[in-house]
Amino acid sequence: MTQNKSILAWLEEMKALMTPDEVVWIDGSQEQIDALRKQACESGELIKLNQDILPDCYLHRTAVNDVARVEARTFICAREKENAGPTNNWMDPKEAYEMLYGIAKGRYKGRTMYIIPYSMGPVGSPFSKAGIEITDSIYVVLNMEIMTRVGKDVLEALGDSNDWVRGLHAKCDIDDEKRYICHFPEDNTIISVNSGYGGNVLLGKKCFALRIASFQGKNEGWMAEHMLILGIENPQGEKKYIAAAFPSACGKTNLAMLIPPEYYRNKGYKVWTVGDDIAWIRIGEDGRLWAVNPENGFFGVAPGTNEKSNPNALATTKKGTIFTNVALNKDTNTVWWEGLDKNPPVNAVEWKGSDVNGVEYTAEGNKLAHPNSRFTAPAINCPCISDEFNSGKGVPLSAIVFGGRRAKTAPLVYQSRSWNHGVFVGSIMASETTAAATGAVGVVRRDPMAMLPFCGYHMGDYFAHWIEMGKKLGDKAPKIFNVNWFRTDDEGHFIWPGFGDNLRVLDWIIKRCEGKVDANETAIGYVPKVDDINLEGLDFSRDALAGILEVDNALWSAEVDGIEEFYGKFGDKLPAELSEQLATLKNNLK
Ligand code: GTP
Ligand code: SPV
Ligand code: MN
Repeated sequence: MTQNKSILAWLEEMKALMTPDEVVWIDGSQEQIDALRKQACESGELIKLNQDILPDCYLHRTAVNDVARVEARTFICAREKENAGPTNNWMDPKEAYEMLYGIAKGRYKGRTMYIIPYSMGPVGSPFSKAGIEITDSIYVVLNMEIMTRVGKDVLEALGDSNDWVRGLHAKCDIDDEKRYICHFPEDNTIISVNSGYGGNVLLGKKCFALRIASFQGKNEGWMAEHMLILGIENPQGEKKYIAAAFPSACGKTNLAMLIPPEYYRNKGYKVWTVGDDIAWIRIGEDGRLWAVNPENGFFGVAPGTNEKSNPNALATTKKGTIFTNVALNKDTNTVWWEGLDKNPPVNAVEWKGSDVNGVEYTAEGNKLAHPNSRFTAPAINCPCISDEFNSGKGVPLSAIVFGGRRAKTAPLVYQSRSWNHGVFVGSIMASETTAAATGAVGVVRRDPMAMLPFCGYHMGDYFAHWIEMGKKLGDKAPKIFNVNWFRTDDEGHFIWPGFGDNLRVLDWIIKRCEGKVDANETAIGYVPKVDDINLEGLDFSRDALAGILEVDNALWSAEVDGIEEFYGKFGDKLPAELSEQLATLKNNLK
């Protein structure tokens, strides 16, 4: 399919290593995809769902020990340990190759090696980048076909260039003791063994578009971020774009697809989705920041997605979607998950594959769907997909928003005083852990810019890169904000209604960017005046709003201790600008 010498040479090497029985190039044709779907149904890898209700939709169950990203087994194999930094696991690249090739050697024997040429970003756009993933999993092929642009065109656009990312995936035995997700930023290479779960194996996503790309971005003067991108259209038809970084399972897909509350809808507000997880961001010819979504689909969290919380996401999953680790409704041959509705199916197959009475099973406190069960759906299915989704040029950003899950401490929204202060705000983000990665859930941890698991180099250098970008942007820099939808009351209930009503906060953010509204200055930055968040048509009191806008200096003083400890990790790689910001915060809290 290609004459590209660097690709052919690498494939020869991989064939010799992996010894597949058969080699299949993924050409991007519908016929090939249909044939692979059929084959996956025959082997049991996919279950065909009710084609009248969910056309071209399938269910897949991963191994029980393989349901989320594994951060402890994810490595940045830079030549120098220092370049992986204190927040990444590191392995010497020589040792890593040797170990991984040892694990993978011969593991395609008796199997097919699928070669997936894919593009992150629209094919041929100067800002897009190509990759080749080889895998022995049809599930990976079919997911990559949704999540990225795959096939012949990618190779044609690449020509004889060597600027592409090598990705080797092998399922091996799904042995979690030998599971490794390794990145070689200096070699544009990713190797993933012993997993079959999304973020570990769809190598275009977190591995390439964040870990490798963040390293490329630092070297080439752009940014790869764990951010959604959305457009807000006002009643005059003007569109403003926002990018927002929240940690995994903290609301990016939901915010990206939000439906304005009725009051805003009636006035003519619309929200357009450009991306829900990853943004590649560059300085445009006009000196502003422009963001592109390099993906072609959504790998979204299923639980909690329903007709009320995210009707656009639900609509997006109605055709051409692969569901992973959700429950099967045996009567209708459709899918179910916690939070879809209040009626778990009686004749159900829970996510691990056992037949259960779903009503009794859930009444006993069991989950029918895994908390990190997901849908892989084509972006073009989304009713609110932006016209700019396929434009390689991207959209200009008015604001950058950081946020996480904080039961206390962080107010509903606040604005930074400057770009550097905004970088500080991003760098001190902390959030409760979720089921998106293995390990304890609900533990607060620092997750700078929501990139802790995804930054492919030293986090101190990453902060410096942010500061550097701000210098280049000057007064054209977008304004930087922080939000928290997750403040809880004494009983642990979320106070803010969230979801569509988050537009009320975005509305304030846009007004701040346009200089149309005043704010209160606090120790941590600018907080809205209670009357400036529009509560029209919402049953939510001004007092409750005042409560979640409050900045508690005692809590923030404790926070400062945590920040100091965290910053201590970076030693002299911590930019002076950030130490200064911390000193200012301390001073403000006195
Ligand atoms: P990844 O795909 O892992 O990166 O996650 P994400 O950031 O896209 O998160 P997503 O939008 O899928 O939301 C994760 C969970 O948070 C879901 O269960 C949502 O229902 C819940 N959630 C999202 N937005 C809100 C909100 O505004 N308020 C509350 N209370 N929950 C929310
Ligand atoms: C995340 O965990 O942030 C995800 C899902 O978006 S995964 O692709 O598994 O990384
Ligand atoms: Mn994510």
